[in-house]
Amino acid sequence: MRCAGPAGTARTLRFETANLKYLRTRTRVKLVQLVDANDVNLDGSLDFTPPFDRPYDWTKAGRKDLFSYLVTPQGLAEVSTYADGIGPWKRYIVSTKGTDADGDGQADDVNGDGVVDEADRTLLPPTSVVEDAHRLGLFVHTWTFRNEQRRLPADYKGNPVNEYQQFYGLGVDGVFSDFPDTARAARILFLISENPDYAKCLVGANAHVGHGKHQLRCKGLGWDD
Ligand SMILES: [Ca+2]
Ligand SMILES: [Ca+2]
Repeated sequence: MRCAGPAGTARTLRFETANLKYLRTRTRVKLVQLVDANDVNLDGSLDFTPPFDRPYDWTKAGRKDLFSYLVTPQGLAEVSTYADGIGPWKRYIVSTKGTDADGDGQADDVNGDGVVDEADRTLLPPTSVVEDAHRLGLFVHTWTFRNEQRRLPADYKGNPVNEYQQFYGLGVDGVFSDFPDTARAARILFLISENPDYAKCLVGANAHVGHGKHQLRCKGLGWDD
């Protein structure tokens, strides 16, 4: 995974919690608590089949909370004591549901291409994870974004840029993408849609846009360049 975060910022990413707590005492590098799950169910709830049920150090210690605990207000508060950011799988922010018209308990091939994949699923309303994390001062980096048609829920209409636009609109601070060029192009489109003056940034490095408190810095466009 490649991180498209603020320019020049080192990141240490961990699925476990104990080593992050240790690192907190040893380094000033930004620490990110990753939050995994095994899969997403037909109805959009997340599946926590082991070993993707909880941080490994919790399993070893006998702690029963699932990964999902880490994105509850209590879990985020705990994370904020030892990390700078949270890295939830994107389905914690926007999940998807399948269709089971034939009632066999399995998702159907809605688009009729002979396979059942993410392109047959539709989006559910966003959760409050980004907002809740920001309230506690945690940044949010989510993953993994990809271009393949089979990985894009039907709502994105086959255009990966639509997925980034949704997550940028929800306020995520960074994304991990297998296609960083797409992530960046989508970021530029998003920034221009928020403020057309950002287009100036494309033609003059380090230009300043706007005036006074509305002045915006172009540098990096908030990206890893
Ligand atoms: Ca079915
Ligand atoms: Ca299909």
